[in-house]
Amino acid sequence: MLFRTKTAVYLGIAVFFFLFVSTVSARPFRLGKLPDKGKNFSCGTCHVNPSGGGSRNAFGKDYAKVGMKAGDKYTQDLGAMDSHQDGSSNDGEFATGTNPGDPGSKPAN
Ligand SMILES: [Ca+2]
Repeated sequence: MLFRTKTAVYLGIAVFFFLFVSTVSARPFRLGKLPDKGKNFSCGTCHVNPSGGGSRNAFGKDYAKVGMKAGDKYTQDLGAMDSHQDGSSNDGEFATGTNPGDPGSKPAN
């Protein structure tokens, strides 16, 4: 009985670390594909939660639709899109340091 309990605990710890390490290591990989390398908004560039994970914002959804389809990269088409429809392209937002996925963040006119 004690053996089974210890085994279950060790297995639980192993699963936790596997999930934790996979989540953490996925982050820099994708951020590196963005024009700003994720330095301005980190996970909040694509996710509603600035810490990452969970639902994607408008830019994150467009990245999933266009960027992932093109082999998981930021493409010219994605740069030309205006993900949250504020009148500034995603390229324009990266160039001015605003967040293409946050409707409250847009280049000054
Ligand atoms: Ca925009």
